Amino acid sequence: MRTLEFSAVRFRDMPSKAGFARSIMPDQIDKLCIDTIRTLSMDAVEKAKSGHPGTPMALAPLIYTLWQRHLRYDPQNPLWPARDRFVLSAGHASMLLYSTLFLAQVREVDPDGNATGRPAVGLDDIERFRQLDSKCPGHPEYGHTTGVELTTGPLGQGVGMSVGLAIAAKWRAEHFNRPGLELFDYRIWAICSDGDMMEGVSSEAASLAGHLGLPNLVWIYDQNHITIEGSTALTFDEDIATRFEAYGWNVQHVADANDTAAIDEALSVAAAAKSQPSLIILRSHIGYGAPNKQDTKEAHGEALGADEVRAAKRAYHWPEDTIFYVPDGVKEHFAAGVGSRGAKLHADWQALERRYRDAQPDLARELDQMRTFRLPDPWDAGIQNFPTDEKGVATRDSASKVLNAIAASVPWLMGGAADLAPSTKTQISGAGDFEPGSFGGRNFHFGIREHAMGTVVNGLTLSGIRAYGATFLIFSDYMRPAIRLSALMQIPSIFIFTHDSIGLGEDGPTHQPIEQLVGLRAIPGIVLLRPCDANETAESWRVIMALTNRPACLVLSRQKLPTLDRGKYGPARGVAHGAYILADPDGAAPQAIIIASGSEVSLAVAAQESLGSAGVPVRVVSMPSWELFEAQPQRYRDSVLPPGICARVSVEAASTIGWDRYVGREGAKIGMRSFGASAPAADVYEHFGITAAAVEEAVRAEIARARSQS
Ligand SMILES: Cc1ncc(C[n+]2csc(CCOP(=O)(O)OP(=O)(O)O)c2C)c(N)n1
Ligand SMILES: [Mg+2]
Repeated sequence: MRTLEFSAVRFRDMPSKAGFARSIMPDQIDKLCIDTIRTLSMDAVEKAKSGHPGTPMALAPLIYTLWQRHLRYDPQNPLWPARDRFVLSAGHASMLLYSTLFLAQVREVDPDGNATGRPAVGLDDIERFRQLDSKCPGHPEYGHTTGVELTTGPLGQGVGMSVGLAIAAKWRAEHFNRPGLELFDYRIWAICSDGDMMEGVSSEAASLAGHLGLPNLVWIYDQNHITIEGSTALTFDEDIATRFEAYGWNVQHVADANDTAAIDEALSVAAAAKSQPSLIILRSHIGYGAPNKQDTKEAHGEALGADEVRAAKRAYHWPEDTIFYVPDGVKEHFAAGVGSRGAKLHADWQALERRYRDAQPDLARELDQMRTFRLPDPWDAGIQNFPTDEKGVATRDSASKVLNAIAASVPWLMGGAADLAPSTKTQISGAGDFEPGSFGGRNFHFGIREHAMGTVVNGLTLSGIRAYGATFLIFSDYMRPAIRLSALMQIPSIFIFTHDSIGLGEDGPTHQPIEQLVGLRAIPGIVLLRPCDANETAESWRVIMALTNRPACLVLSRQKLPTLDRGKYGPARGVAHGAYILADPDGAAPQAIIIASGSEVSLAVAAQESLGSAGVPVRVVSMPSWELFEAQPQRYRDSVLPPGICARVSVEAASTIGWDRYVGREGAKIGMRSFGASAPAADVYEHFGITAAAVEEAVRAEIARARSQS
């Protein structure tokens, strides 16, 4: 390939569309393809009157070279499991990807991999960039547009997830490949921007990737020295190359983002890496070709304006009066490049896969199950019933037993903690560690990198792995962006949070979660489970493993909780309904309902018993999951919380915000209205008035209030 220069193009005097197309010389087709990406991107932003034109204009030569020459990708089979993954971490440059998906003629497939008969991105979608129902939303959205491997936009998330994708590729190779039957050997290519590099999560993720020595991971850093507020000189002058070398990455420089030969060379070097991830620092000029806006912050995030678009097109020697123009030969050239290369690679792989299926039918079945988040049969036979035990067991401990039982029959259940495995109890015994040189291990050591852990769990999940990341509930705050994205992507990531309340005791208010439960419940699509005892914990895991399109947060106690006598109380399988009747008064209709979750359920039970012996009939509802309960039919919800019973008390050792939806505006909410305190757990509960006696008192007051109002 040759270096691209405006001066190298000789068809500048071709004003008309037809004349322009006829003038293409064979050696100019690369530039024509590149400029088609550029002009489609500019036109889409211009028509939408919003978007980010500058970076697609600058990076068109990069994405063109990567897709045409390196990416192992079959546009006809975009879900091919062994494909290379392309990650646009700088999600604002979405038109760069959409233009490429369109020109490469990627075929739209449904989630099962069946072709819909439509292109993944049509020209009509590009013309309706950022409009409702377009396949080209403002930022790339996983599940919305075929070919978008993950959702990006919040800077740093894409590169973070790319590390998870690279880990998954390595684990798959180790787990599935057999001599002569090497099914998996794919790479992850990510484009990232100054913003990605500034966000702390990229440091965490790069540090982890460097430690692991993931040779199949390549980040191309678009160093254009421009962000929204202006030059990066304002804020960002660290030496990126030195930083990444310190992480253990291989670092290359490409001085000119139009030098496709140099880009090609750097990508080849990165692809040949044996034991290190690669960073390619690419010096580019945002808004390349726009005479007044190139290298300015204005080129980042606003339409160029009609005059500037014309001027840029003139600079590309493009017919100025065209819009959404795709010259003849461009799509054909993509088809002859990534198209035919990818088709051949895919066909070869399919032949290999056929031999694999004959030789390794059991592993082949696993592969099929992983693709659609199905589970082996049986997968839950090892889950034990926990016997009644008044002293009980912490739910982090019972969860550990259940996790290990499931892991024995689901080889692709794996995860780890952010340096807290001894506390979160999330180790899978006998499953080995995922470490440099042992990529078959299933226990991850994320280090104290919660944010990257969240992104890595998402990357693993996007690869069909049932992955979990664990830490204390308080530090879910450090993972929130990744948790939110998992919900937005509708993928079943698993987040395990222990030390779930003031019940953790002496570590005090810095470690005692207050607003985290309500904060997580506020994320659309999430399933949060806070089980009250060992058997609810087992049922929670059953719920989690059955999820295919939504993430779960499993919230567990540090302290022991009594294992309830299920002969006496409602069965724990009620967890699947989110809330269920745990205890009803003997003979009499309940006058009040106590609704509780997790560790506070046993307080509710104690209060109910005491009230019962005093002749006050009360129902206890265990509510481990708001979201699951909300999904039940009205009839079921009314049977658990009959509208006629207005005396209601909620008990949860966390922020009371939101509980009014179940106890009513005037109902009693026992919980936290401040930060916690450092003291033994029992003292802290006492101090904040979260006790069985307080629940009892609140129930009596509620019954009196309800009577006075009826
Ligand atoms: C976490 C996060 N913070 C802020 C933003 C808003 N934002 C979008 S792009 C951008 C920075 C643009 O600079 P750069 O990353 O260098 O991208 P370029 O314009 O060079 O393509 C910012 C702050 C974001 N998308 N994500
Ligand atoms: Mg920049």
